[in-house]
Amino acid sequence: MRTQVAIIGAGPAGLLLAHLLHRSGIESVVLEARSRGYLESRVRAGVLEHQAADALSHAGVGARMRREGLLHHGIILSFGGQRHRIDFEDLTGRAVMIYGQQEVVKDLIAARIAAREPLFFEVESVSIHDFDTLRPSVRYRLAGAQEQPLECDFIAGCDGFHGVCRDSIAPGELTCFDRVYPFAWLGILAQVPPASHELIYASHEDGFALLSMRSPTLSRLYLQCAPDEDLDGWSDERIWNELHKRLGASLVTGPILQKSVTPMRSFVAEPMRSGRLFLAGDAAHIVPPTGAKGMNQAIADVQILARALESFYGTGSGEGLNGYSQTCLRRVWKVQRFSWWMTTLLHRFATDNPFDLRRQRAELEYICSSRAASQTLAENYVGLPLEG
Ligand code: RFL
Ligand code: PHB
Repeated sequence: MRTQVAIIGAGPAGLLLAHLLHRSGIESVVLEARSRGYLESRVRAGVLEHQAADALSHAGVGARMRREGLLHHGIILSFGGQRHRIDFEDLTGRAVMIYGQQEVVKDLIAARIAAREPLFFEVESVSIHDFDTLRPSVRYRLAGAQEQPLECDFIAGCDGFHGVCRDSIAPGELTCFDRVYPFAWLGILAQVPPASHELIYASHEDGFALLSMRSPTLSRLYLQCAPDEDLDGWSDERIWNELHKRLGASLVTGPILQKSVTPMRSFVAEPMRSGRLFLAGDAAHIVPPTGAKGMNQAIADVQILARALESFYGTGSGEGLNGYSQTCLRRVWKVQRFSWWMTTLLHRFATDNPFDLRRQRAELEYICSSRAASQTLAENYVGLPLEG
């Protein structure tokens, strides 16, 4: 088989890239290790930046999001027993969209299937080759079949943090920047109406907590916990009590549908390209989820990559492809800064001394009392421009 762009991974990055390329008449093949059912039920991100939601609409895959998503015009910061609203509409004229990542993924898979374009699930033994030449290739095996080659012009490594693409680049070509946080998030999905219309980010002496949602009947909540937290020690009752205490909200309790522990890390690999291999999304960088940026940066990367490939196939110019890594990384680092800052602003570190705690409180109070400071938070949260 031969195609123009081989896309490894069918997360938000790989699927949106495939869709954007198809709309520009560029062929691609998407190879995904997991099953469709797994991808469509994997609960992860929930917040779309203003520009990411617009990108999905402009690409013709935003109709259900516009119907079912929840437009949020602000968030609440909770600390010291008080709540403060950050009004995005007033501070930036923009809003964010609450719409689950698995819903974005469902919409993109449906669009790919409707277009009758190749998307293979449960693909095994994916390996990538010769991307330092003009004729790269991928080898892979469909369930129960022989290994086969896929020849292509370019490979898009959209295979997430644990994928094979980044690790296929020769050691020494990449520089990796990394920070591991000494805590994780215990996340639940619960069949209860959200106790607040807007997200609540809580800084509490026992640790961070977040109230989020997926729909008027489904809540998504998180608690700061140890990186190696044992879920067996967390009965439903203990989780609700802890959330109630940290959020200071009268939560409606009810059935917990899912529980998970997510470790927290900041990571960037530079450059995001090696020859004809382009890394996008979590394959190239990850952030702690406090700023709600991971899926959004993945969407930003592939918009830039799609434009560069359109320009290459349309005019023969490699300028966009040559600038891809630098263009993405300018935004990636601003997103890294914001995610790190939100994380340190709101979490408790075991090493915090009384000075750190007073400084953290002063920073929260400054944000809530200064228009300039709350605007800084708001403009990063609703999303920075794609380029620049
Ligand atoms: P993905 O979604 O991980 O997709 C990569 C895909 O590649 C497949 N794959 C392979 N396929 C073929 N061959 C191989 N060898 C392969 N190896 C891997 C995988 O099966 C997978 O399907 O990466 P992508 O597309 O870059 O998207 C990134 C986002 O998924 C991620 O950044 C976000 O989920 C992060 N995140 C959040 N991001 C936000 O923008 N807003 C949020 O509110 C937000 N909240 C979150 C989050 C992540 C969380 N967790 C669980 C990490 C909340 C949480 C709790
Ligand atoms: C979520 O709804 O899953 C969510 C919301 C905001 C975040 C992280 C996760 O910062």
